[in-house]
Order: sequence, then structure tokens, then C-alpha cells
Amino acid sequence: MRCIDPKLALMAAILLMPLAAQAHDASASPPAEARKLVFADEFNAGALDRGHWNVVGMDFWVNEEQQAYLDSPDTVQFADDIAGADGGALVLRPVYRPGVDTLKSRKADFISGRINSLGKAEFTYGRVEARIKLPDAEGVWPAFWMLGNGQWPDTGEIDIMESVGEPDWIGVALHGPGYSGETPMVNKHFFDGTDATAWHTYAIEWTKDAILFELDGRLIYRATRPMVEFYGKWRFDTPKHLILNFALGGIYPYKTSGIAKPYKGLPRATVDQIKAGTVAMYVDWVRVYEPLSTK
Ligand SMILES: [Ca+2]
Repeated sequence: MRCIDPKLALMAAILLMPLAAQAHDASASPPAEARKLVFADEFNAGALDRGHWNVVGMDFWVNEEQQAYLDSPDTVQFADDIAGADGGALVLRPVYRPGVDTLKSRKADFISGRINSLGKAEFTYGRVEARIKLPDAEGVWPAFWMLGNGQWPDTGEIDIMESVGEPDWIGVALHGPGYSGETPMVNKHFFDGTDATAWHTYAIEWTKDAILFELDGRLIYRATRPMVEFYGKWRFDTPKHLILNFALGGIYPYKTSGIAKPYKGLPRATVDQIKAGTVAMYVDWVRVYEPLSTK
């Protein structure tokens, strides 16, 4: 810029300063909007796009969870009147319904919803994010995560957000061979001035050398390839599919609270909330952007 008026230059500097500071403080990575969107489900259509998602059914059971998954409008719903949502939202809802579970080894008293994009939307690297509102209900276990397409944990798992119903924190984690279950690649994020019952955007920035976990654009955990390879093989170089699910009880809530009755990890107060129909996870949208340039 040539021959600039010094007053104008000063004004320009003042105007630019907060922008530069904001860009530095607010975001762990470049704005996602600047990149190509490679997948999006805005959940505005009032029905599940089965071109994007599979719905998990009764026979699936892991982690001593206390629900059976059921492909039903009772458990996988849509709402267009949720305050703060941009249009409609996916609603994954647990329901008290004894006697419905057909898996004899389990006999769960609850049904709930779990969807995944296996075979329909799979990604290697990129920015993966969802806007989610969680319930205040101890012992629930809703999550937004990604899995590899083979045997667990060999093909890797990325937990972008999981909650055990305690509204002051959420967890993020990686699992893989040598670092599954009690993985050292884990972090709890404690909210400051807000909690998980508000809308938040949970994201990962996934490159060939690291996975950055972000909440509302702020870095909350970073797992690098050397950190992972200290424990086992880096398995974050193959396609992973998306999962959104709402589990109840089971091993993770139990390990957090020690609650064993009336259900493993699930206290009476939360059972009463589920019976009252006040427990659900709302998902405003899921978006995936092309990977950051690694030039
Ligand atoms: Ca929406």
C-alpha cells in the first residue's frame, strides 16, 4: 500500500487488531467454511436420510449397556421446535419399555437409538463436526464418534464427544491396538460458564499426523501420531464411519459413578426422567469438510 494517510493507517491497524487476536484465540484451526464440505446432514427434512445412515437394531450389545437399540420413531425422531436449533434436529431418545427386548442374554428394560454411516459415508482425514445438545441425567451415555470398518480396536476409534450425563464435562478419546479400553489417549473437558445441556459444536481436525479435538472452535485435546505410537500402531490412516447413539448405563457410567442399582450405571432418578420423556440427545447437524492441506 502506497501513499497512505497516517490517520487511515492507524485506523486500519486498530480495526485489524481485534480480528487478528480473535483469529489467534478463538480457533484451533482455519475456519471450516473456507474448505469444501464433503458431507452434511442438517436433519431438517423430518425423516432420517437412509442414504446417509443405518439404524442399529436389537441384536447389537456392548459395554453392559442397559438399552436395546430399536429402529423406531420412538427412539430415532426429528423435531423442528427445539430452541437454538437451525431448522430441525435429530432426536435420539431412550424409552422405558420392559418386555420388548428380544435378545435373551440381555433382556433390557429400555429401548434407544443408534445410527451409523457404515458403507454410506466414510472418511479418512478432514474436519468432522456436529452441533449437539445433551441432557442432564446421570448415567446416560450419548456419544458422537467414529469407528474403523474392521475388528475393534484394530481399525481405530475416535470419540469426538461422549457424556455420562454429568453436564459439567464431556470426554474425548482415541482407541486402537495397545490403547483401547483404558486408553491413555483421553481427555475430559470441563465446561466454563456453560454446560453440556447448551448447544455446542464438537469437532475433530484429523490429519495424517494428529487428531485435534475441538469444542466450539477451541482446542481441548490433541493426540499426535508419536503419542499414539508410543502405545501401539497409528490406525488413523484408514476410512472411518460416523456414529451417533444414545446408550444407557453400562461400564463407563458405572466406572464414573459406582451406581449399580436399579441398573448398572443408571440411577433411579434418571429412570424416572426417562419415564417422564425428558431425556434425549439433540443433533442440529453433522458436517464433514475436506482435509487441511498438508503442503
Ligand atoms: Ca438442523
